[in-house]
Amino acid sequence: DIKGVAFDMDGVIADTAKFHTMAWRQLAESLGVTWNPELQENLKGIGRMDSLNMILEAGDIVDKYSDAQKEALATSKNDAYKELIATLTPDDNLPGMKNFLDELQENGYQMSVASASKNAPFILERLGLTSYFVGIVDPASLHAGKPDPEIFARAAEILDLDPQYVMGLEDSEAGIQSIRGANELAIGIGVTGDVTLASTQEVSLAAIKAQV
Ligand code: G16
Ligand code: MG
Repeated sequence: DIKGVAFDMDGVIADTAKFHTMAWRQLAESLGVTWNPELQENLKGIGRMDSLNMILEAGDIVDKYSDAQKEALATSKNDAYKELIATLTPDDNLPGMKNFLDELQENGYQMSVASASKNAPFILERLGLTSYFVGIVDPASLHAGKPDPEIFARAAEILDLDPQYVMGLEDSEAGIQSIRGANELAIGIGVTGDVTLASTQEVSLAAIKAQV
């Protein structure tokens, strides 16, 4: 039986995927890289430097920049992104997720956050959601990001639960792979998982139990 829930953040809890897209797209186009929907989807859940490399590869310019130049490009994207997330308020929780967090808390589930974002603690504060979570995995401490299982394995450790008692919620293909690799139940939101839900509005314990 499931006792704990590991949450992805961007695109699952917080309506911030659109801000990542805006900031990356602006940087990509300034470097002459053509934006496309597939690139946009593939960037979901991918950490900052891996995202930059994916964009540079899409434009076939990955060898054009030194490591120091790449650091500067990633920092400029993050500066633009931080301006966008400074405007977040509790109204920017994705629809239905506050109710779901309340439902889980009332039913005694333990919750943790498995986000690739180094901005996760700031965003959860802005949204007024920090207190729901036992802990947040620090993505800087990981050997490998999503799709590697490490981040979701760590999210279960934080809860002191064996992975078989944990379900992970994700909106990205890379994240679903990470959850499955960690031997947890994958709940896909707008992406195929062991349980698949169309959007955050559909998420509830009853909707999940109906598919397992
Ligand atoms: C998120 C986003 C990614 C972003 C990554 C790193 O992951 O989906 O698009 O590149 O975090 O974010 P930052 O640059 O803020 O450290 P998740 O795992 O919350 O979906
Ligand atoms: Mg996500």
